[in-house]
Formats: sequence, C-alpha cells, structure tokens
Amino acid sequence: MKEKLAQIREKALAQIKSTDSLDKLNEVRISFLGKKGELTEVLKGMKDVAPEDRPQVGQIVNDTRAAIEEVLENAKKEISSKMRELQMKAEVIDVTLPAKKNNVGHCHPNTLALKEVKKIFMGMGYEVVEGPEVEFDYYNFEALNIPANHPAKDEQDTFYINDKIVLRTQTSSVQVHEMEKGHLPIRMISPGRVFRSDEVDATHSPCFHQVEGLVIDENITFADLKGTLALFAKELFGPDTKVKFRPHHFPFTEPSAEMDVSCFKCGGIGCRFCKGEGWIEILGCGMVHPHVFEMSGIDNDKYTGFAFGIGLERIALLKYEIDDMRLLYENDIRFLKQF
Ligand code: 2U9
Repeated sequence: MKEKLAQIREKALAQIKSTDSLDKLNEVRISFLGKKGELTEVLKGMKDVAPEDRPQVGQIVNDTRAAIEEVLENAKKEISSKMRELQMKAEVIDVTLPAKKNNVGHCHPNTLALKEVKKIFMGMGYEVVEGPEVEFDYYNFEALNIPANHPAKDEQDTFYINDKIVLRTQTSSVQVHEMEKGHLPIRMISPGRVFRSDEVDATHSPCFHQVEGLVIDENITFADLKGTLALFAKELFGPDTKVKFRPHHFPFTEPSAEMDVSCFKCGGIGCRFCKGEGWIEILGCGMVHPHVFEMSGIDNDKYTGFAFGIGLERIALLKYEIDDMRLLYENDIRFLKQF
C-alpha cells in the first residue's frame, strides 16, 4: 500500500510538471483526486489494511493528497501568470484611439422648472415638504373647505380609489397635514404629482405637477402675499417683470386672486406669445380661509396666512417656450435633448 501511494505521488507530480494549460491541470486533478481518481481508489482499499496499520497508512494517504494539492495549486498559479504575461505581450493598446462616447443624461424641463421654483422659495426660507399621492377624501377636499356637493368632487373630475380615498387633485393635503402638527409658524412649499380626470390636450393632462405654498404666522397680510409673489415672479421671469392680481374664488382662501405677470417676451406691449394681452396668468393665491384654520385646530384670532398654487407644467411651457404639454410626457429624445 505504501509503495502504491509513493508511486501515485511520483506519477501525479510528474504529470503536473509536464502540464502547460489550466484545462489539462484540471484533468490531472480529477484523475488523481476526483471521485474515481487513483488516490480515492486506494482509500477504498483501506478496509483490507490490517487494523494496526490503518492510522499510519491513513496518515500517508493524507500526506500524499496534501502534497498533490500543493503542487497542483502552485502549478495553477504559475500557468495563470505565464498566460497573463503572454496575453499582455500579444495585446497592443492604441492609446491614441478616441474614447467611447459617454452619453450623460440631463434634466427634464419639468425638473428644471421645479429646481428653479424650489431655489427661489428656499432662498426665502421656505421648507420643501412632500406627501402621499393617494389621500383621504378628508385631506384632499373637506379640510380645504370643499363641501360634499362641490363640482371638483365629481367623479368626472377626480379619480376615486373608493368613497373615502382619492388620487390627490392638489398638493394642499400636504399642507393640511403640516397644519395639524401644530408647529407654527409655517413657511413651506409642497411640490408633487396630482391627478384629475381630464382628457389629454395641449394644455391638459390627467396627471400633472403642482407647487403649492403656505405661510402662517402672526400678522401675515395680503401685502406679504403680494410682496412674496412679486419677488418670485421677478426671480423666475426677470427683474423687469410686473405682477397684477385679479379677484377670483377658491373655497380654501378668502380673499382669493389670480396673479398675472407682464409678458417677458414683449414687456407688456402685447405679442403672439401673450396673445396680444401683455399679461400671462401664472398662479392662484389668497389668504387662508378661517374655516380651514379652524378645522386643523389653528387659532384664527392669533394667526393669519396666505397660500398659493402653481402648475409646474405651465411654468415649464412658458419658460422654455414649449407650445404643447403632451411633449413633456412623450419622452421623445429629440425633444428632450434640447434642454
Ligand atoms: C391650504 C390652504 C390653501 C392653495 C392654492 C391655488 C390658489 C391655485 C391652482 C394653480 C394651478 C391649481 O395646478 S393648478 O390648476 N391652485 O390656484 N392653490 S390657493 O391654497 C391652499 C393650500 C393649502 C391649507
């Protein structure tokens, strides 16, 4: 048995020495150490060895296996390194070849517009707060003073999940959650996706984006609203931009207004861009309705506040002079590449 093991060891080492590829090396490994390998076969014959000799023979089998494994490992390293060396010598790298073109992505016009709006309000100390797109009817309508029979609540305008849960139609619900926390004063904007059951056309989409704003503190007046939104308009459309407020109605604000900016193309004279008006409608706003305060537990003797809502797509279409909203959602790379 001992001689047989010595023979196997010699034979294996000789075969490993004469091997020059990893595949062949593996074949040698299998032929000696594999399930049906020569060394494994010897192990199977251990039952015929006299019991008193078994520990010694067992030790020799183990030593033989270890020796073959060690030589195999060394040979593997040597062959790999030789192959790498040959490969390096054979490979010629032309460092003058032009590099692969790196296609770097860039921002969507909506994202660009949102970044600008956020930057302006964050510069004025506003917090940016986001919230859920699926909302309780209460936060989307009731808490905003939109009563049960209001047309906005109609199934033709709103996507209902069930009779208590909707896809939010405005991001105002985020502001209601903030008001309920009761940490005053509040100075926040809430950007996000909103949903309305609209047909798609050049100015409508069932899913669009809003940025709403809310300021609540002691002694906040309509003058604060005007000053803030006039500054916002100047920063967004240029320092010569004028603003104009027209009375309007929203259930959640009283008084309410819509704000127009002087046309940044013609300076207000009237042109094709502003359809000869000289003014462009940009947002809705107003002083938060006392009933809205009441419902969220805010003392309306002590606090007043203003709120506003901006359609982000409208800003993107105007700023980047895009004449059809559908272009923003079609993901045509020829269009998106321009921004
Ligand atoms: C609270 C109270 C009041 C948010 C406001 C508007 C006016 C508005 C429109 C702009 C274009 C919606 O996307 S749009 O169609 N929004 O005109 N939004 S005031 O008022 C609030 C919000 C939260 C608690």
